[in-house]
Amino acid sequence: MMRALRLLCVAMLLGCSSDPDAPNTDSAAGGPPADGSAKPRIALIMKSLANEFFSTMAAGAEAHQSEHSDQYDLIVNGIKDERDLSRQVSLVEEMVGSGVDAIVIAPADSKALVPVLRRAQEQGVTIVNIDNRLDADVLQEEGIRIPFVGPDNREGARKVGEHLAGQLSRGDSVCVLEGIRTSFNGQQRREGFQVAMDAAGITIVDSQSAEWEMSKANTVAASMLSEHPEAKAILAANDSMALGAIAAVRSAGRAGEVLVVGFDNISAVQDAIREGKMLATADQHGDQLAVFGIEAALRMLSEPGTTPDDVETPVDLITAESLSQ
Ligand code: ALL
Repeated sequence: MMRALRLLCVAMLLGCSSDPDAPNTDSAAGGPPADGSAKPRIALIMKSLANEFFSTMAAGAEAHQSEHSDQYDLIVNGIKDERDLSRQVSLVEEMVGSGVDAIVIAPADSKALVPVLRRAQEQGVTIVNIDNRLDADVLQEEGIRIPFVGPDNREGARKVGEHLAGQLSRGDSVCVLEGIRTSFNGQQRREGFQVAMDAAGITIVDSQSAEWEMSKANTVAASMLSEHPEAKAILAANDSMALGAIAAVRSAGRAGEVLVVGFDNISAVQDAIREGKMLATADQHGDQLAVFGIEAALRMLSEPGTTPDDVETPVDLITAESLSQ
């Protein structure tokens, strides 16, 4: 009943305000908030907060909430380790247990999170998938629909690869650092790189996962550089790994010879691009990504029973030239 009232409130966009400082302590799913607020509570569940991409995402979501504090309350969560799937599963359970109305999630794995999200949906919690798309087959097996809000990762990576190819020659060799292989966005970026290299007649001589992480990427890139001295570039599926690759290139004494590209447009990478240590990245507007997901969740809460279409968010090529504009 209280949930219905809260939903109605959003539907009418009445701006049902409450004391923004009052703690939210309701504990039963769908139960009334302890502060008497009729606003929906939305949980944002991200991946590793050690990655600037997600701290930027959190900051963007928090800014949106404070501008719309009459419309919803926000709880922000993340995990510490990119691979800690069980912690992300527990976070979903904890958020359902604390009675949130919606969960906006960037899943660390495209398959493993689906069952817990089905259970959350069965408890009446609205779910929106952002950033890394859940596996379509597993969603079908579980018999659920969850809208996806995020960029076309394949196209973003293709644009980065195409820009890199403009600096290389047909017949050149390159290496790829992949993200966690069970994440769909990582797979899509790998494909996008491949499409761009194929189109330019460039060979990917080595492609390994560095699990999205800088230090792992540093180790993997160092061994790639020694095994493939002919490689002219390293294409990293995110900027954390690109930073690890830049350090490996420098340690190998190949700075300026081996080009590096990434994906995310985090601030450290913007500096590297301006300084000529890195060629390009893709901006997937991390600060707005969760906001688009939250807006989708608010729409779903205002029209219970509907599942909106997927929302494709922008992804743009970033180079020294675009950063100077
Ligand atoms: C992906 C994001 C970012 C990020 C990576 C690491 O889902 O899109 O590219 O760097 O996760 O967790």
